[in-house]
Amino acid sequence: MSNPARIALVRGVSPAMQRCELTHLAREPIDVAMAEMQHARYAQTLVSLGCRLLELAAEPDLPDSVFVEDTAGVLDEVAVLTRPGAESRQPEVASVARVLERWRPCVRVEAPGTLDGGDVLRIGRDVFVGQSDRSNAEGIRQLAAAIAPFGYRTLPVPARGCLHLKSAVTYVAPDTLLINDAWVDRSHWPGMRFVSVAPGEPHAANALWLGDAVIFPASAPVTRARLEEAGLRVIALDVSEIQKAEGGVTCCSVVFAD
Ligand code: CIR
Repeated sequence: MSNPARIALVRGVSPAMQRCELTHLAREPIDVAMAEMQHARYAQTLVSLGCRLLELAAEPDLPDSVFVEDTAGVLDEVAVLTRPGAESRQPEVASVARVLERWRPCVRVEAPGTLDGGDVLRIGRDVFVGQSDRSNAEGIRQLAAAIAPFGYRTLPVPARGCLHLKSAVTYVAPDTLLINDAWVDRSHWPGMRFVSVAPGEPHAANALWLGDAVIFPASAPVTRARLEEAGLRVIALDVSEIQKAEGGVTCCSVVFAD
């Protein structure tokens, strides 16, 4: 049986990326040309895993706009356009909305709610949402109200010491979570199988599961070996410049059914 058709929304790296928001990382010089190459490789990988790309133009004045994940969550029934918790990122949503409105009915998170897509981890009809500096109680409440009519249950989860819930935990295979236990409590997912990040690789919990593979940062080889021992096919990508902007592999796309 062939895989269901999938679309991956992506946006090119902003030339202003050096001015990105940083919360837990110290600022380091970002090689924007290299970031563009890494991003292009990432986009090609999405295509190799069966996605059709929907590419937004790079935004010269929105440093973090490559991280489209934070601007929207797309379910089969509805798209939720977020209101990112960092004010500098709120203008990113308009162009994403214009595109997504062609695919789904759209609901918006309104002030004073804030929500970043990086805090939203969906497992079937359960939608776990990080209670982070970026996603507040009102944003989570609005998300829950928007998706409850379609049978989704919203479960808030505290995340500590990291930017987003999906910095701490991602869903990488059936019933399998990749987790950094220092940042989130695994008791929120009873019955799941866990792969823990390796000591010394705290940022390795962010992986993107697509089809029969997971896209994963090349900078975390010990955790990669753990994933492979658990039977997963791992595609490791060099995303060094994206990581300097406190991003990971889930952040650079919004994947949804065509
Ligand atoms: C920010 O702080 O908003 C960006 N520099 C990084 C966002 C990464 N997004 C994500 O993990 N979903």
